[in-house]
Amino acid sequence: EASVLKSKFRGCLLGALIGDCTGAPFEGDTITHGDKLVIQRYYDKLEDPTFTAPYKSYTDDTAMMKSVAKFLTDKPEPDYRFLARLFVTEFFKEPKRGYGQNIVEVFHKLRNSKFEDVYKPAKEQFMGAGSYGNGGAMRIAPVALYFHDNYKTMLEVATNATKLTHTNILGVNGALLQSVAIQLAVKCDPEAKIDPERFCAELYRRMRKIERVEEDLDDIEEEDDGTRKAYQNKLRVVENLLQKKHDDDLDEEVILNLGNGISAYESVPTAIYCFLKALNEIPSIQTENVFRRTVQYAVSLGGDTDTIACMAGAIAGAYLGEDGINTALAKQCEYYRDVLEIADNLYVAKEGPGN
Ligand code: F2R
Ligand code: MG
Ligand code: MG
Ligand code: MG
Repeated sequence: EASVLKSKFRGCLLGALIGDCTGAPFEGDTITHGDKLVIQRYYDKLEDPTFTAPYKSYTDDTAMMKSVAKFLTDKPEPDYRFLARLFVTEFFKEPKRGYGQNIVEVFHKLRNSKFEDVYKPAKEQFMGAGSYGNGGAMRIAPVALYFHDNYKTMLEVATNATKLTHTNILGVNGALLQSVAIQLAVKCDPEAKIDPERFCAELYRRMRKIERVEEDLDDIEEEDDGTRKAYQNKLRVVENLLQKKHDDDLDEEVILNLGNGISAYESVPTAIYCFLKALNEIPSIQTENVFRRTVQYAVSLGGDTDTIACMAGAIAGAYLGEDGINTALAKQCEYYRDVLEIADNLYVAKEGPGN
């Protein structure tokens, strides 16, 4: 139904924003048991409509997501040079949004080269290896929403949009995994319960196909199996961890085996795990709300908290829709109204006016 889909567009982008804004103060932290109680109180306060505080600022995750949405709404066909310009304009307007250390070089090169070959600067990163940072995945939600009913195009556009900054196969496939997770969540009925294991198995099936394509193209050597099957392997770990009983030691295991870092392969599967785990109660987290549980759990793992919470929040929001998100919590975030407008514009661009 139309209104459900519209609510999912809003929920997804709002979910990403809330994860980014509320996770950002903890980025880079190691979280102890005591810190988890602090985080519980932090979200209790943020959900309290009478609580007033300066808003939580968004970071590069949202700044770049904004550009991806505009790229889709402002032109009838994907124009990657336009997207590169949007990224660069946004960066130079507000460079202090906590961008990755190395991506900044890409922005300078793009500008200095007058966007002549928009894929060249990214290819040169890390001595030609390309970035495997999670910057491609963290901003991809609008692509997954816009092409939710066109899987092949979704993968193609997500790939090209990612390669403007991240050409390493792990960076690209991380963005594809995040897109696939959002697209699957969009298709789930918000009134029906998701079976975490089935959802994970479906992601596994799709990543096997996606990673197999690379295998054919690149003739990668056998010993490079870790890279070649990186996301399939991680999804197996997700599946395994979902079956274990929750305690603080399990969080340690999650951090050790899935990761909480700024590389895509140490954060995208982790975000998916956070979402799937939070579909059920988590003893250390006091809330009835699945969306909050997802984001709070992601932040409680520490590390790249803004980005893991952003990605997990986008998936949860795409499943639950706007109604699944506490309005008081949303209102604590900078840019909250603008993000709803962006979601609506994306929805109209997709479904046509009058929807
Ligand atoms: N940059 C940050 N946070 C840093 C500050 C942390 C915090 N304040 C603290 O207290 O520690 N956050 C933002 O960056 C991440 C997204 O980064 P993106 O866009 O992928 O950028 P980049 O520079 O391309 O990659 C990030 C880092 O990954 C490592 N890396 C990537 N590819 C590599 C390769 N081929 N070889 C070696 N290393 C590689 C590098 O360290 C890059 O700098 C998000 O968390 C966002 O919130
Ligand atoms: Mg950030
Ligand atoms: Mg960085
Ligand atoms: Mg981050």
